Amino acid sequence: MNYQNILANNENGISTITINRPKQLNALNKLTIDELHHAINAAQNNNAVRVLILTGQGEKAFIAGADIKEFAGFSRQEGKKLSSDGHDKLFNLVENLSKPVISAINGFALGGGLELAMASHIRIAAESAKLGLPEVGLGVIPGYGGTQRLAHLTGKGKAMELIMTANMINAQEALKIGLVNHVVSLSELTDFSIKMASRIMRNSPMAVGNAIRAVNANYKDGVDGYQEEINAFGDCFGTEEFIEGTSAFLEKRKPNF
Ligand code: DAK
Repeated sequence: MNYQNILANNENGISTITINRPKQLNALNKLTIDELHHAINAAQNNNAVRVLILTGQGEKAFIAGADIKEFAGFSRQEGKKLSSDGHDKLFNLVENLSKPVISAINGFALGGGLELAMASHIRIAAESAKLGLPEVGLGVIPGYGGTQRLAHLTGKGKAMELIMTANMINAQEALKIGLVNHVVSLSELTDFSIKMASRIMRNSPMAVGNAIRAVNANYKDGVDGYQEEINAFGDCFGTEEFIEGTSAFLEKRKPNF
């Protein structure tokens, strides 16, 4: 598929997907969400891809939110539909992907942009990044999972504060409250993200996928996370990768996954 608003590049087991609307600060419009959906599914179905990295084009923005020009005229019905479509197409897709997704936050991560970063499994921010959920200032609330995922990451108190004040915070503050995993200089962001991806790729993709599934279970209503862990743990046994991992240890060699 030819993309208009994103770039997708697969190299050495890593699929880097770049939101490419720098003049609009990489704002997420419907087409961009559709293209991300397509590219992420393509990476999931491509055996050569082990880790995904999401980032934004340019030095200014990761994603400065949903495209305000596009949703400004929406009715209540259209808003609800766009929200539930977006959850399924992109945000839940990313969160539940069995391949790790790293967001490399190269600048503004606002509204829907921060929500996409929060749906990712790991967040690495450039020192220059600014993060926030400014929605209440526009007369809406975070509509792509932000009210839930921010509280999961930072605790309820900070989430309430960030959402109600609509304040932007810098990368160091985001690190302090657990919103991002690491802060690095902008020039190091790509290399650092690739190194993190490469570190993950030394491990069993099957086990990594099962670990994502088990951790996510804790945040799903009506799901017993411990039971899900037991199931996911059991699912590892007897697999080729389990045999390779345990044999490599016993034979004092590196596993080849
Ligand atoms: N949407 C559309 N265009 C945007 C944009 C956005 N979110 N953010 C920036 N741009 C555009 C600007 O309009 C400007 O375009 P031109 O005027 O040059 O044509 C260009 O990007 C450069 O922006 P600025 O000139 O404003 O750049 P500055 O450096 O002065 O300021 C800024 C950077 C990030 C502080 C500022 O651009 C800004 O405040 N941007 C808006 C941030 C924001 O409020 N984002 C939206 C959050 S609300 C929904 C579900 C979820 C959502 C909505 C609906 N449904 C299910 C219906 C989520 C909503 C959000 O994400």
